[in-house]
Amino acid sequence: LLLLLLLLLLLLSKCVSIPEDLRFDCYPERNTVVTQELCEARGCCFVDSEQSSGSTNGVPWCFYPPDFPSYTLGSVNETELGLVGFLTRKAKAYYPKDIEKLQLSVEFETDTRLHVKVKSRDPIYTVEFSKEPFGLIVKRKTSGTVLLNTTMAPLFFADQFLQISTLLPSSYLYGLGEHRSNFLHSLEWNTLTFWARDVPPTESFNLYGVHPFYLVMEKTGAAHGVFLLNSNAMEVALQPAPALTWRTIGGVLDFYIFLGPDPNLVVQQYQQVIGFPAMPPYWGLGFHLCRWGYGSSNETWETVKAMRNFQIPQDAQWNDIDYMEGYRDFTVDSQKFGALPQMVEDLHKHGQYYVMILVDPGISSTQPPGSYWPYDEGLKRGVFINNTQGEPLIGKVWPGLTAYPDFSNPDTHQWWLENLNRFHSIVPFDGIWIDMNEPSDFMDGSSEGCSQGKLDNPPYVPGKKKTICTSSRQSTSAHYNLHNLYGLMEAKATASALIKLREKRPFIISRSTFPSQGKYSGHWLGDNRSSWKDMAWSIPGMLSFSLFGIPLVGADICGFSGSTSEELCTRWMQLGAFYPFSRNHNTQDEKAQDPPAFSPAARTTMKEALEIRYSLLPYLYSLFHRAHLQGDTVARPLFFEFPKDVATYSIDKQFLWGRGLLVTPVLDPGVDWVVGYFPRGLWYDYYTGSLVNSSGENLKMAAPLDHINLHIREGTILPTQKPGCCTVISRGNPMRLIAALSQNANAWGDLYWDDGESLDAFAKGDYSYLVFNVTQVGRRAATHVTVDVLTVYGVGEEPKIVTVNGKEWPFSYLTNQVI
Ligand code: MIG
Repeated sequence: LLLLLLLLLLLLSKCVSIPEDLRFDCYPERNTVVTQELCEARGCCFVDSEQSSGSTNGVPWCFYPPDFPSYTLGSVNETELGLVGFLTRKAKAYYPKDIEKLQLSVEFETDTRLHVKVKSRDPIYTVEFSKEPFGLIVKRKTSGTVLLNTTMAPLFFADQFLQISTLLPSSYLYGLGEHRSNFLHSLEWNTLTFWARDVPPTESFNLYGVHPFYLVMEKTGAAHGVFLLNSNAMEVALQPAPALTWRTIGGVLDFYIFLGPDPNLVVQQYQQVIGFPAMPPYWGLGFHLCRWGYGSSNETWETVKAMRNFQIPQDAQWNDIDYMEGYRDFTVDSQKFGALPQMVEDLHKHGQYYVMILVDPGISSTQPPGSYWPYDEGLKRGVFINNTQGEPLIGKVWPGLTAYPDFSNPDTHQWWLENLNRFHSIVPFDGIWIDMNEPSDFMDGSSEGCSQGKLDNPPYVPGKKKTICTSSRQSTSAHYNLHNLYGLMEAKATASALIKLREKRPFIISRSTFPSQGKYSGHWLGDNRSSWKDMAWSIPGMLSFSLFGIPLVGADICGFSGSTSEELCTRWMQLGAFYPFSRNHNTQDEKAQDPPAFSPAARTTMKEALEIRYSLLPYLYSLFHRAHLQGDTVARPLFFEFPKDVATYSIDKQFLWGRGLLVTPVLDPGVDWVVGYFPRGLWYDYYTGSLVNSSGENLKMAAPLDHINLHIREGTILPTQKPGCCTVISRGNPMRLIAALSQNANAWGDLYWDDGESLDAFAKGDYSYLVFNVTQVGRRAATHVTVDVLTVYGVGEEPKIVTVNGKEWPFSYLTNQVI
């Protein structure tokens, strides 16, 4: 007892001995009368100061004792700009969810500014280092899975050769573009090269773009991603261990590791670093028609008229290099394409748009001085890439000898804008297609060859071809370091110019791409062939670009080179109606492959496929909004939605739009059926509502030539609209909501809606966002949206009455067929 008393006294004296001025309030809650009990429950001192000092001067009655538990500072490390330390708390304080570990960073930002930041730290990974030899081991905490282990092979860091290897936790590896391969990469001693290159897509070749990012599905259904931020020529070697080696010939090793743990989150986390994609204009999601080899503006115009005549949806007509004079950028062949301005005016009158190839970056250098402003002015302002002697490097592209604009130089952006501005006043184009921007050089080097220095002859050469000398000089560095960035920098200059010219959302499609590209442009998959195999390759190509943060992607529908057949083109128009970027494009000298060029039956099927696309545009547009907002994918691999279902890991013959629509195209000739995988759950036929109740199985379905299989996932509400000739019409049509009920009779959907073209509509708040919910009881009110038809699949028994806002409503009921 005595001991207890003593302790109490000690406690009391500890409290009372704190001067009133130094009592820090432990019970600041305004509406509570603090009692001794409440106070001591917090481990604080209770001293009724009114009694002790006789006044109500605001001195807290409940205050912290000197030894109240706080954080302890562990090790402190110096950083380039200051210090980083870690704080830990041994005992919990009284607020819920007390955070145990904190990171303290102190940055001496300038001589007059100090920045101190404390933040919570609860990583879902652990990092260990091996000292001798150096190695890095990263593990996922929950499962213990080793995501990276670089201790198995030596690290290299030479001037022009950097190499690091890691073990992988599984063989389910995706990404690493741009390459033609299955979506799931082979790890059978497979080496992928990264060096932007102009070449028709071929397996195991380096292609137009460079994306040093991969995603791995771990064995537990969790996912992680790795990004090497490096723009030099590089290689990734894959081997069956499973293991991966990064090999680059310049720059630094700058890795980001994204822990997910879900594949959607990995891709979002990657885009938090590289930037979220631009919101496309609504019309950009309509159908685009193009070809190389329209002989004249009238021939182009005739095609548009034929499309209108057959009432086939089309939002944009394109022209390739045919319109130019001598293939020179910013010129129009006034003989053959004299009617271009009138054609564009006519498109605009019909609510349609015009996109032109603008341009191949190579600027003709052989015109008499004073006759070609782009070159004369570019020379004067010093906007071209120079050779090692400091003179513009001359290579060869379509117009013959050409100089190359250096988009790493801000003066070039201004010169580019002025060129586009001059041209836009002649032909008021709406969108721009940038081609050959690897950059391509038919000479591979320059008209004077290349230097013999270390930049043109590195000790290790990953596959590279058909471009200007890597020793050439750009404003910020040698082309050696900037080559892979050419398409990104050109797209950036082009997007900012187009914004200035039109004051609307820019629409740009680029051939060469690099991480961050999605902020400025979309991408088409290059010069494919009119073959069944090439059509099938388009799906893994498209899904890879979903991973790279460039959701606006598609392949040349019906194939670029070679001649298509009516059957192939029909199947391809059906699939292409579900490319996020939907364009039919053809090379010169091949027969026409636009829908009006085919038989009435084929034409009708193509039209119907496009009409389904146009019906679904409100849904597609809403998916693009989510991509823009947070990096969700639009065309989505099945395993993103079913990460625990290993059967989905290798699927690249089917894909989803968002979470709710499954596309199963026919990819083979001469068949009227298709086999598709249905992950476990309910799936409703898009057309009829008939139900597939899958246990996670492959199903064979009828697929006559006029039909593409589409299924709605249970729990989804799709906002749709009656299609029209073009989005300007369809956007005004009443909505139809299609609700596909889940087993618990729930469904959810949303709609993002704005004027479809103004800049930053979302950021400025100029939009509507509607959420649709079906629950057994419950409703939502929506304004500014007219719902014409509401279709509900999976109702079960025939309802007796249907009421809307309390009033009885006419309805029709069809019995479901169950497959
Ligand atoms: O050297 O502009 O990938 O779509 O039709 C060929 C002509 C140049 C390559 C593009 C293709 C385009 C073509 N271009």
